[in-house]
Amino acid sequence: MSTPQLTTLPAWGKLQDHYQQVKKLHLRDLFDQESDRFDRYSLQFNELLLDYSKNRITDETLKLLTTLASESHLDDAIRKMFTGEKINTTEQRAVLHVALRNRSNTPVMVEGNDVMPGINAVLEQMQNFTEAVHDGTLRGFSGKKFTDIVNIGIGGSDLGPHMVTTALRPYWIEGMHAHFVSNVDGSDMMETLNKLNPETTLFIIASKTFTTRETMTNAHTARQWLLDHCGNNEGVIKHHFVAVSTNTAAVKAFGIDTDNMFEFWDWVGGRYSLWSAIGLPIALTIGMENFKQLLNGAHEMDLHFRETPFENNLPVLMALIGIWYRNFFAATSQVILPYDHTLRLLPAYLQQADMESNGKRVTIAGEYLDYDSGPVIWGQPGTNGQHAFYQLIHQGTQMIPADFIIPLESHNPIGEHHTILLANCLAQTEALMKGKTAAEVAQDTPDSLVAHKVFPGNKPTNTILINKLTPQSLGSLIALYEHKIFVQGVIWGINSFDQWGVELGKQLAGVIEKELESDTPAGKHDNSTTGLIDYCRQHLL
Ligand code: G6Q
Repeated sequence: MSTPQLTTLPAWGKLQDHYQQVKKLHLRDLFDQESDRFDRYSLQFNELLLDYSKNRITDETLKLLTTLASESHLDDAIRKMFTGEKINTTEQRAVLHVALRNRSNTPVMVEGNDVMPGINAVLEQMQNFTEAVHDGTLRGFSGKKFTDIVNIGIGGSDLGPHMVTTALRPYWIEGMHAHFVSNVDGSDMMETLNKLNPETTLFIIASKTFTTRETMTNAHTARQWLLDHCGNNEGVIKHHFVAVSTNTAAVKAFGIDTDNMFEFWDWVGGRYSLWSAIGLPIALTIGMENFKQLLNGAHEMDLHFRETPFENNLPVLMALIGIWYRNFFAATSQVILPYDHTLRLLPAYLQQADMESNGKRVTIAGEYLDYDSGPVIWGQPGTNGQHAFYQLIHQGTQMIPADFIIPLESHNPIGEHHTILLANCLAQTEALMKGKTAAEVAQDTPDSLVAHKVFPGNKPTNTILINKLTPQSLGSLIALYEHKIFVQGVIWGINSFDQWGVELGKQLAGVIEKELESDTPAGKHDNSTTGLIDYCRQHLL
C-alpha cells in the first residue's frame, strides 16, 4: 500500500487545530486538574516503566495521534518489516534485525527462504568461539590465553557493541577486557595498542562491506603491530584476527581464514547490527548466555510492539509524542539523558540510530517532504549535564523534549550515591515541568533579577525507569528506541533504512587523499578547498 500524503490525512488537520488549543495549556495546570495523570499516562513493560505524563498531551491528543498512526497504515508497515518484505526500497532489501533476536525461532522468510537456520548457525559459531576463547582452547601465538579484545570497526560496526559492552560492564567475564578502535586518527589506534600485550590480544575486524577506508586502515596497522611483535611470522595472523562481514572475498583478500569469519546479511542495517555477529565483542566480554539474554530482552519488546494496540504500545507512544513535538510544536531536537554512568554512550548510539535513519528529505516515492522529519538527537549522562547544558533546556528560547532514563537498582550501591542520582533525575523532570513563577521567586529578589530567575516550565519529558540494567532490560530498551524510530519513519513516509549521506562521505575523501600525497597542483575544487589543500601540503606534509 502506498503511503498517502501525510499532511492530507484527516488526523493531521485535526492535530493542527488541536495544537492551537494545547499550546496554551501549562503542564502545571494539567497536573493540578488531573490527579491521576501518572496512572493514566504511564505504562509498565517487564523491567521498564515509561512515564509519559509530563508531556503536553491530553486524551484527545493521544486519540488523534493514534488515529494518525492508523491512517498512515502503521499496522501494515509493522507486518511488512516482521515478515521480511523489502521495505528498504532504495536498496531493495528486507529489514530484519528482528529476526536476529527471534528467540521463538518461528520461520522468517526472505525470497522464499527461511533466514532462521542461518542465524542460528552463526549464533552457534559465536558460542563455540567465545567458549574456546574463554576456556583457553584458542590462544595467542605464544600459548597465552587471550585477555584483550580489540574491535576495529566504525559507525554501525562500532557504536552498538561499544555502547552495550560499556553498559554491561558489571557482567564482564573476569580477565577479559574490551577495546574499541574506530577513528582513522592514528591516536585512537596507538592509545589502544600501547596498553596491550600482542601475545594476549585478539582483534575483531568488523565491517559489513569490508571496504570502509578507516576500518581497513586500522586493521592493517593492527596487523603490522602484531607482526612486528612476533618476528614477522604471517602464520600468527589467523590466531589473532577474526572478521565479521558480509563480504567473504574481501575477508580472504585481507588474509583472514574464512573459518575465522562470522557472517551476516544484507538485510541487517549497520546501525541495527549489534544483534548479529557484530555483537561478537559483546559475547566475548560478557559471555554468550548474557548475549542471548540481550537478544531475549529485545525479542520481548518486538512481541510487545507487534501485538499491542497503539494506545498501550510503548514504542508507538514514544514515536507519536515525538511527532507531536517535531511537527506541531516545531521542536528541532530531542535530548537523551541517561542517569547511569554505564549508559554514557547511549546518546551517541541513539544519535546514529535516529539521525541516520530519519535524517531524510524525500518520501519513499522520492517526493520532497513538506513537513519536518527526524530531529537532532543529542545528550550526555546525568548528573554531569545538569552542570552544563541543562541551563538552555530550562531557560533557553526553544523547547527541547527530553528522555530521562535511570535504573532503580545500582550495580555499585555505595553509600548515598544512587539515592542522590535518582533524586536528581526525578527533581529535574519535576522542575522542567513546573518551572518557577515570578511569585515563587524569593521575596527579597531585586526586581531587576526576577525575570532572570523565573523558569517557564512546561518543558516535556519522558521518564524511563529500569528495575536494573541487565542484558535483558538493556535489550528491551534498545529495541524500544529502534521501534520508535521505525514508527516515526513510517508516519513521515520515508525510508529509515538507507543512508546515502553516509555513502557519500565514504567516497569524498578519496580524491583529496591522493592530492594530499602528490606534488601536482590540486585538481578541480572550489577556491577554498584548493587553498586548504595547498596550505596543508606546504605546511604539514
Ligand atoms: C550504519 C551505517 C554506517 C556503517 C559504517 C561502517 O547503518 O551504514 O554507520 O555501519 O559506515 O560500515 P561497514 O560496516 O561496511 O564498515
